[in-house]
Amino acid sequence: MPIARPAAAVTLEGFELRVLQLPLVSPFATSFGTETVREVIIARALTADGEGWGEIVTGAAPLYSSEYTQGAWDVALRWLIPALLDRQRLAPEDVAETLGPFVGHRMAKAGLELAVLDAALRAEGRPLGEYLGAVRDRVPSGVSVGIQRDAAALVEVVGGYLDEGYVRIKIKIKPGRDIAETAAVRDAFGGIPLQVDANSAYTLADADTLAGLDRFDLLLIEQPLQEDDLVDHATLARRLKTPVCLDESIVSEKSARDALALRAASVINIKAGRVGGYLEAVRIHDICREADVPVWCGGMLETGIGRAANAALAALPAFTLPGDVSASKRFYARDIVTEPAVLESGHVRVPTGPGLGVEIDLVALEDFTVAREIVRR
Ligand code: OSB
Ligand code: MG
Repeated sequence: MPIARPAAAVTLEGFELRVLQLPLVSPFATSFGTETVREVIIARALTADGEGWGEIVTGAAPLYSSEYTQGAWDVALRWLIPALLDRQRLAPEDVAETLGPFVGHRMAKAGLELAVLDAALRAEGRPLGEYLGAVRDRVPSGVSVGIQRDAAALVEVVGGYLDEGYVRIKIKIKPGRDIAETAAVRDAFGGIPLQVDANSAYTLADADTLAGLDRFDLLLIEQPLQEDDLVDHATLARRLKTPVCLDESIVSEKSARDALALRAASVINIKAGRVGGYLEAVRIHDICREADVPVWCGGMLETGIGRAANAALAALPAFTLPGDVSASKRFYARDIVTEPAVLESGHVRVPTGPGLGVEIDLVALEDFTVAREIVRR
């Protein structure tokens, strides 16, 4: 269902942007690099109706996609925020259209849209989950496990997460760190719900290696090929028993439609940042639901702000696979919200308070801030 009841417009007065650097509890390694600190942009919408918070999920470097912190910072301050402030009163549903003329920069747009949406919903006293169409009050929690020193170390780390109660494990793979790692986790833990994420590290020439994963009965393989390799993903999907899931390739409702039409994916990972916002994310959810294609909620190492919004999104009906919606402490010893997401019997609760349903820990926010800018109309 599209958004059942739109939010009321807010009177925009300005935005505050901050670059934060949050230390990770352990290094996070993927096929595209290793992070020890999460650099992220937090947006605060200042309105006559109250404030709202959003998260721009770019990384420090353009490795996952073309977006990165300084690029998002620049485009937000130079182009996106001025365009929004030009509109005096603005409904959250009009943010994407207002920013439409600016090509790309979807994570920057998504973070600003979320800030406006949070302000509007807080003003109305409406929870984000209810607004988006959530049908659950808690969501099953999967965990994304980075590439480790060796297969033994991976088994150790995965065991720890299983002990904590995570209901699905995703391991990062790359060429040369795939078959043995997956086999080790399968051998150690039997038939646990298991999937792998390649973050675009392979080409069609690796099809034989990837077919070698078929014997592990994985839930899916996520984004084996490049972002723009829709046709190659379709070719690969015909070769594999393992369902192909797209992450990086799905940047909009349109690209989701194309991927389904081409049969390039039989599962879709939905990340609001990657697709330009939570409203576009709901549209992708809706077409997948219509097509009977399962979706799950991806993550970008969100702080408590984006993590709360992801829990709300993951509570929509077609999110039938556990998402990368893990507890805050999987990544952070200290978060920037007063009640960070916790794991309860393998689930994370969907916040029920107005807007995001979380309060910002302003002391923590300030402690992690490395740059700050305020723009007023
Ligand atoms: O590919 O899903 C991904 C983190 C950063 C960038 C890309 C990805 C990831 C993850 C972590 O896998 C997901 C999470 O936030 O738990
Ligand atoms: Mg991924």
